[in-house]
Amino acid sequence: MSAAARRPLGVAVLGTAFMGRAHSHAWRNVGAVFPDAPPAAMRVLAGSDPDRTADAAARLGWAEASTDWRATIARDDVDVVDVCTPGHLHAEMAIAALEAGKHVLVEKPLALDADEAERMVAAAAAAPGLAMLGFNYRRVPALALARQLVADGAIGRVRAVRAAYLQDWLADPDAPMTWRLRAETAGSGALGDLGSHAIDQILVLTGERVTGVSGALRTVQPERPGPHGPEPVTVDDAAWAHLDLTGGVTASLEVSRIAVGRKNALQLEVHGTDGAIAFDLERLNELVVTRGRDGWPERVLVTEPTHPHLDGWWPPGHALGWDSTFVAQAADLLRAIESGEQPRPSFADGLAVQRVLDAVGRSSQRGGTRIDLGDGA
Ligand code: SOE
Repeated sequence: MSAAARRPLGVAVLGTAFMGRAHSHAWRNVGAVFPDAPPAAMRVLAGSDPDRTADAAARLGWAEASTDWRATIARDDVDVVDVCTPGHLHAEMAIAALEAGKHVLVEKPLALDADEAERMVAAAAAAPGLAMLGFNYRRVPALALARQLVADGAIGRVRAVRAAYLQDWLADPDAPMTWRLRAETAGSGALGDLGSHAIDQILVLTGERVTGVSGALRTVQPERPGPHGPEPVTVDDAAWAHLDLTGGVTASLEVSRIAVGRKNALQLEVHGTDGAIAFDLERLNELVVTRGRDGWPERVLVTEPTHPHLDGWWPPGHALGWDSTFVAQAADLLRAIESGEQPRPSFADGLAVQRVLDAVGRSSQRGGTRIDLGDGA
C-alpha cells in the first residue's frame, strides 16, 4: 500500500529542547526519505513553558502545542508518544503512555537507574503498544555495517573492544548548571549520557554480555554557576571502566565531557583474531577496516545506497549527518508498528546498559572493586 493510502500514525513528542528538536526533525522528514514506512502525522509537541513550546511547535512543524503531557498522551489521535524530556521524567511518562495503550519511543539513557529501568521493562511487557529506546547511533550506516562485518566473521573472533565517547562542552569551568549536571534529574553525568551509547555499541558489536565491571568516576568541576549563584555538580564529568564480557572479550570504556579537542567523538575499535574495525563519529561516513592479522587498515566510505539505512537518501557518495540517524530510527519504529514486531533497541536492551552503568558507579564508590554481574547484562 502506498503511504498516501494508509491512515497516518499520530505522533506526539514530549520535550522541546535539544532532543525534542532532533526527534521533531526526524518525524518531519521520515516520510520523504523512507516512503515505504507508514505515514506519520505530527500532532502535538508538549513542553513545560507555554511560549517556548508554542514557538518550537510552529518552527518544527507540529499541528499543536501543549503544556499538558498527560492530556497529550490521552488523545485518541495520538498513537506514538516520543519521550525526549530530562531523564528523571522518562519512567513516569513512558509508563503512563504504555498504560494508555500508546507505542512509545524513549530517548536514551532509558532511566535514572536499573530499578527504574526494570519497572519500564515490566510496563512494556504488560502493554499492547510497542516500546523502543532511542540509541540513535545503532542507525549510523557505518556502525550498522560494522555490526554486519563482525557478525559475518570478517575480523575473526572478537577479542577486545576499545570504546571512548569524548566531548568538550564542560571543559569551561564557567559552563552553566543544567539538569544534566544534577544526579536527581540525570542519574549520572558523562557516564549515563555518553557511556550509555558506548556500552550499547559494545554489546551490539560483539553480541556478548557484560559479566564484570570495574570503574572510576571523576567530577573535576565540583561547582557551576547557577541562576542564583554557584551550585554543586552532583554527577561525574568523566568516567573510565574495564568490562569483562562473555566469549572471553574485554572492553575498555572512557567517557568525558571535559575532553578539550574532542567535539562529539564516539570512538569504537573492535579487535578480532583476524582483523579489526575502527570508527569515529567525527568521521561519521567512514569505517576503517583491517582484513587479516597482517592487513592494512583501509578506509571504507559508507555512503552507498546498498549500505544499511542509506537506500532512501541520496545517490551514491552523498554523505549523511548526525540528524539522519534519528530519521532512520523513526522509520524503523513506524515499520515495527505496522508489522507488530518488537523494534530494537528494546527497553530490555536499555536495562542491560543501565545495569552496566550502575555497576560502574558502584565500583567507583568502592575504589574500583570489580562488580560481578553473574550471567551478564
Ligand atoms: C549531549 O552530551 C549529547 O547530546 C547526548 O545526550 C546525545 O545522546 C549524544 O548523541 C550527543 O551528545
